[in-house]
Amino acid sequence: MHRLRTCAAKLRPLTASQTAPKFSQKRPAAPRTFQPIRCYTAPVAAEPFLSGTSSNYVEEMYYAWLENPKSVHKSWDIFFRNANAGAPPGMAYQSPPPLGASLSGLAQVQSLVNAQPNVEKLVEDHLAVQSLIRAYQIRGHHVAQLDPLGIMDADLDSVVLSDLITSPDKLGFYGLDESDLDKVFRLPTTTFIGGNESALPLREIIRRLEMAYCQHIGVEFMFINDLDQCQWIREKFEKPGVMQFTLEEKRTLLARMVRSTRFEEFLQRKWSSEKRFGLEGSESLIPALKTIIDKSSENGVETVIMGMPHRGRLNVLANVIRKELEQIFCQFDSKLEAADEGSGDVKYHLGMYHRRINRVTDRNITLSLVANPSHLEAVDPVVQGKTKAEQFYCGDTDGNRVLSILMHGDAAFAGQGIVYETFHLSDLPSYTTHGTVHVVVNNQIGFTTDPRMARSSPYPTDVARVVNAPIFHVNADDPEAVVYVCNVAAEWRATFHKDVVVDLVSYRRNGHNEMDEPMFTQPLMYKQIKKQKPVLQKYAEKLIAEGAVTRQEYEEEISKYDKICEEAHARSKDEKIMHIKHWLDSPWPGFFTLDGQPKSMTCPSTGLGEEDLGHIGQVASSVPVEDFTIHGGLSRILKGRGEMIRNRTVDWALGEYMAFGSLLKEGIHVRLSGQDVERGTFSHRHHVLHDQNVDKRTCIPMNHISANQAPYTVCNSSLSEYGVLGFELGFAMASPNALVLWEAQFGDFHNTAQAIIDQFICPGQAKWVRQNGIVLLLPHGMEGMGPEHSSARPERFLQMCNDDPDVLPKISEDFAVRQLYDCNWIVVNCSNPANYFHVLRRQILQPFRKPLIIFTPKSLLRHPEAKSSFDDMLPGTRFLRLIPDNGAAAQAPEGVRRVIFCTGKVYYELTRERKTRGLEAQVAISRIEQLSPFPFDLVKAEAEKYPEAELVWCQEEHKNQGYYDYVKPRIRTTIERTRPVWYAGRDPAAAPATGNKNAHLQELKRFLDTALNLDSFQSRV
Ligand SMILES: Cc1ncc(C[n+]2csc(CCOP(=O)(O)OP(=O)(O)O)c2C)c(N)n1
Ligand SMILES: [Mg+2]
Repeated sequence: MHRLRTCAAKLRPLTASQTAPKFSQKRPAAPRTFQPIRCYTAPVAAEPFLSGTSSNYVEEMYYAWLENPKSVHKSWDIFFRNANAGAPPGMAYQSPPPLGASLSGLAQVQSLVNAQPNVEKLVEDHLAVQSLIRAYQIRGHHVAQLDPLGIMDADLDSVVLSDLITSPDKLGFYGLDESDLDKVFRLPTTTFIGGNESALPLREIIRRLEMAYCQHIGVEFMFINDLDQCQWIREKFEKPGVMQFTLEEKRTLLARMVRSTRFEEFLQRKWSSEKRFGLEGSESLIPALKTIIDKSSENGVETVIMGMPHRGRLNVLANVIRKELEQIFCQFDSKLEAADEGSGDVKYHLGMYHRRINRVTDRNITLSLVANPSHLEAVDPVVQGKTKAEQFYCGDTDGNRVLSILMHGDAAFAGQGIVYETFHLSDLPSYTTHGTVHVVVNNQIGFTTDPRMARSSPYPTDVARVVNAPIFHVNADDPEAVVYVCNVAAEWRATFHKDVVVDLVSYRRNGHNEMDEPMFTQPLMYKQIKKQKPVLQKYAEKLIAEGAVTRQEYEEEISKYDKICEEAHARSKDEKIMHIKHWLDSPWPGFFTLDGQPKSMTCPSTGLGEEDLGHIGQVASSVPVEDFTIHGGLSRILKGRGEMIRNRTVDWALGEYMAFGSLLKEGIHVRLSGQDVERGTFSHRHHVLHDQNVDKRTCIPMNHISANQAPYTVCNSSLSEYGVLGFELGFAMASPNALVLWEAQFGDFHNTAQAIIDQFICPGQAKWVRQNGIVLLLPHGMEGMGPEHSSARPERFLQMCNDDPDVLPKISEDFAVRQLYDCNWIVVNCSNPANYFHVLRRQILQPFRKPLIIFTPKSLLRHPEAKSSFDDMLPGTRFLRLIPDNGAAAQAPEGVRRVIFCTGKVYYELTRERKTRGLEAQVAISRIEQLSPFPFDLVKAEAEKYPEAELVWCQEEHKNQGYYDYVKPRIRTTIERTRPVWYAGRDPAAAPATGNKNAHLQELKRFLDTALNLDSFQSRV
């Protein structure tokens, strides 16, 4: 290839730099010389001296010569050799010697030579034309007329590149001149501009390229490394006559524009001082989305899951999803009362789910818009996860039935890193949704910020290039162009199952919201906007001029929709109560009672029969397929597991195995995702076995538990937290009958997913009455490994719990389950595998769903004492919210001088130290396993059991971190402040842990001494 290019370059003695005076120039304001019109009519001018076949013949000769000089006739060999050696134009050609071989070949060459003595020029010009065509395909979008306002270049650059022919003098760049314009050139196979014609005059070639690439559509695709995909796109945009609409289609489009425009106008008339983040200036978004949905429905899609920001959201709800208008209008009533529990959300964040008939295809379609927080783009991975889950549950392995559409603002799409993280999930086997259609509402502004200050890339969409997604920029003031690209985008997704982007270049008629003054910061832009005729008006006038509709029909369409709005408005006044449940994006049919309550308020035992424990243990310790060679180290691990099972014990990994395996057996899908989760960061899990002799041969024993089990998905994720946690949250949203877990590599890494935790997981139910049972596994523990990797930041999760530290709740029989039902999430730190097993199973067996945060251990994974017996997992057993002391202290509680409350791994350090000091009878150690909701009842019982004892909270974390600030007021409330609660732990610090191993051990020694020295608090009383 390189050789070919070099030869070709040498064959053209006049290089671009020699002919073109400069490489670029400012884009001229004057109209282009080759300004095309929209229909292709010019016939191919007849060329008297050169048939298309002969130029093709020269090309063929040339390429054949490049491959093998002996394969062509001697005359061609000499010619190409001379040219290649740099012979000046006209000197390379020598008359061919007499030929004795093929007569027809001779005739052809003779005719060619007679017709065009300067064959060299012919080759040269053809190569030039080929380059010119390619230049338009690659860079035509840079000069496309994309900005409806005509003031800003969509790529933020007003330079017109030299290789785009905006005036005849630019032909010189290619060694051509005006006299070549009427010469006919054979077209290469990499263009479709010819339609049925294989050769065209240069003038017509340029005109057609301008038509395809430089009008209201800018196609960015030549970076795609797949020839078929490039050809597919070229055909869609280059083929003459592709952008033609039937009368019916034009009228439908006009009706959709009427709805989109009049909806905003109606809201503006009725509630002029309310924020609604209107769509004015980008109204074509509505027909754009409807086109994508219609086309996808035609291609078999049954469910569309959408995510979008504030801009135009109400319009999408009304005119795309078809939420009843009165339900939308009533939300503008400030006296509307909330009917559901929770705190609700503003109207332009709520989600929606609607099943209806698609009128164009007459097929059923389910549309859902996922509720989202204000955090721009945070919903992207959530939508993808939900889409993946919907595909998974309906067996849609190729994404033919379920489609996701993501909408974006231009500033957010370019600025938010989560967009990039989400794109990187798009082609990973366990995360792909088989192509997403992205629509960017590119109103060329972000709040008050000019795009030139908001991004460094030419377009806001450049981030999509990393996954080779084609990008269709389109001027939103040309609704037909918008509809056309949306059709192509939907077809692309159906054909290639890959992401695609529609960049709707538009403007924002008002301020950021309707109360905002845009002239403060964008005076010139807004002067132009004030003059700008609304797109509906422009399009209506166009159709009226064409005779596609009459003015009267247009006006009737408007009055018809205005009347629909007025009537809905009248009805909306009857709505006095707002049901957030009506805005659910993911209903779980059958999981709740009809009025949305849990079917019971009890949780059965989470224990498991001995036989099941044995069977799952056996699967966990074997290789269930034949002829599969595992690593020697792994063999030893499996052998160790086998021994544990024979001894009826489990370690952490086996406890997890028992929980997952049993749920799978009961038909519950389990999905574990995160970085390196398949093996486990700490090499303890090994859920995917790798054949040591065969590349990519793997085995997942968990899928060999029983014949009718649910499938187990365990997947190493990309190195992302924000994206992947968002994705798993979305996956968990789709169904209550799955255990979906995300594991952080180390607990502290969850902070790069903070928006998902703060905006979705913690308040999701309160904002959107939507439950979610996602589990976060966050490795946590001070192991002397330095400030990173030590703390999963329990304090942050605990600080966001919604239980009141100062009020002792009424303790009833169903206290434990009620507490779980009322909380916003559950936070646990299990100290043994059995409790971990139970809490995982409880997550599914309880009659509602709550997010579960588990601080998981590191050193405890292999700690000889951190093992559990089958006895603690048998039927009748359950998760222990608090594990009381059951040793000598518990036998004689009245003699106990101190009760130490703690959680997690420090328990083992405390018991060892207590033993060393011989204090088993004087000190009781109580483990709080469920930190939140706080086990007030059990802590109370523990405190009352030891009336003479001092109460101490001991933690290995620093005082301003960990659990202390959360547990202290709650213990005090529990005991009604009758006794002090002392602290034993590390001093306050800025970093979570020291980087010095020695300092770490010193600190440990010091706080253990405080915890177990019975005089430590004497002086402070
Ligand atoms: C993560 C995040 N940062 C900041 C904001 C505040 N904010 C709300 S809208 C907006 C501008 C968004 O511009 P763009 O994405 O172009 O959308 P547009 O409003 O123009 O439709 C900003 C900065 C936010 N909502 N989310
Ligand atoms: Mg914007």
